[in-house]
Amino acid sequence: MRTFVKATALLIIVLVIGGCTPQKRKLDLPNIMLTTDNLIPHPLEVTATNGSFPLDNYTAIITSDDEDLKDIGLFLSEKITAATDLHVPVNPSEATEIESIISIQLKGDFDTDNPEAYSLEIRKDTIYLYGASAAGAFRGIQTILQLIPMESNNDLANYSIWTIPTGTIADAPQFEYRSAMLDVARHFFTVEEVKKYIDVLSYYKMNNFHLHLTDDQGWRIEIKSWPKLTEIGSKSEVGGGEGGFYTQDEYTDIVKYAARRYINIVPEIDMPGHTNAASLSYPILNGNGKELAPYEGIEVGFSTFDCRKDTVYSFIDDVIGELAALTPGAYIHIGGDESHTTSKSDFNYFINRVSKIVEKHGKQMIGWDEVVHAEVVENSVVQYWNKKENAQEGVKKGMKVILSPATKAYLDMKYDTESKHGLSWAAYIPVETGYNWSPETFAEIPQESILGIEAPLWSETISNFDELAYLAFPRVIGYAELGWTTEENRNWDNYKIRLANQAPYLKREDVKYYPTKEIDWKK
Ligand code: TNX
Repeated sequence: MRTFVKATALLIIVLVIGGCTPQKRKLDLPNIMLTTDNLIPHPLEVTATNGSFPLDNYTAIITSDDEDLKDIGLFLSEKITAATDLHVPVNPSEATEIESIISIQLKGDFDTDNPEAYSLEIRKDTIYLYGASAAGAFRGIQTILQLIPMESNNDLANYSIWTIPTGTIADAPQFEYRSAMLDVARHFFTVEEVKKYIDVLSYYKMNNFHLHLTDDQGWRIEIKSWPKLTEIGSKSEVGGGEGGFYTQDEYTDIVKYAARRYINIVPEIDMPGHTNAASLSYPILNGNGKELAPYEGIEVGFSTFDCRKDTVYSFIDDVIGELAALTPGAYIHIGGDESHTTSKSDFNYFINRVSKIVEKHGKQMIGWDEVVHAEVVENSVVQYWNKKENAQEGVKKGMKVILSPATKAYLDMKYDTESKHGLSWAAYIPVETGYNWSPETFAEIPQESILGIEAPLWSETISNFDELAYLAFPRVIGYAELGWTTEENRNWDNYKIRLANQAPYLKREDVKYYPTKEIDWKK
């Protein structure tokens, strides 16, 4: 019924606006076949109807009267301008000449309860996009954007038309958590660099972005109650650069930028190891008894908090408290990896207490896979990077799992022996190896325990956007597909074609991806 009312309202709008159009253009639009050749992630169901929808100066976007959908309409319009130079109005109130419409609405009757589900019905004069929620509608506009051809067709009229193939798409993600991580501690990345990465990830329908904010080499987030963390702890990085940090306002700016793209920020404070920069700022936190100095190397496992000191926990309470207040999302990541100089009993005691602090601030804890050895609050999540047995142990404790196996999903691993950047301790990961595996079965854990997949990018060997792009692209696009697309719809040979077709988009966005010879890149 609701849909009917909305559809009727839309029709009235169309008629009213249409009524102002003096003459109808008679366009002879070509028949084009809707394929998945340009789509990543591969959608669930696609049906072609062999016509075309003209995107041109006579197109408008019309959304139902909902602030989120209106902003999604604006976002789509901005991206269409960036791609085509067209200025497509959103909910125009004036009598503009409109002959084709992109309609964005919500719909309640999907046969899945997945909030990111969406459907597209592309007809010759209207594209109907329905989202199960605003997030679903946002994912759907990425599909529309991917269907816009790189070149306009200039033979159909005396103006440019971008022809979009007609047909239907029904789509929903397989996993609820699809993410990339960026380590801004080993080398600092500016707000603009982080935003650029997030923007491209949103094109491939990722929905979380994990910021590794602290490590031995630097503390990168302003904490007002402990100001020396940034006054002292932010001023170093690997190789002796100047480091840097985000003020709370800058962090909030990143959170909002990501939220507009329906991407949730997951902040990480890594502890009790990886804490040299914190202890350097406040030596009372230090638990390894050694003299402190800024650290510019790339060794791990030498630092630890003093896990039996109450000051350490009041410090963590303040830090998590400030961070939780700045972070609208559900998760706070507390690290927990490679605490090689923390005794086992101290480590378990520490993780247990910190998991309660995270809960007290209303958030869900995520920890690297070592944390499963401690008693943690029940809804905590384990991020599998190293030991499958740890992930399985977490499942026994009722934890959900994020899959980031280093041998498959670490973006900082070199592609091959020739790679300009990257490490190789876990593996060489060519594009095929990164794509051609099954998160569904890899860790032998039940599907219902898998929260999703994340591709971490550690930054020991990279320090600017182009270097980030070299390691992340094209591999991260494959992880976006592994998180979204079901196994039946994934196939390396088919993916190779779709990935090759991303070259013009990546070029337009100035993303200097690694042009691996595995792919016959589109010119
Ligand atoms: C392991 S993965 C680490 C990081 C390093 C990375 C380099 C993990 C939880 N810890 O501290 O940066 O290897 O690949």
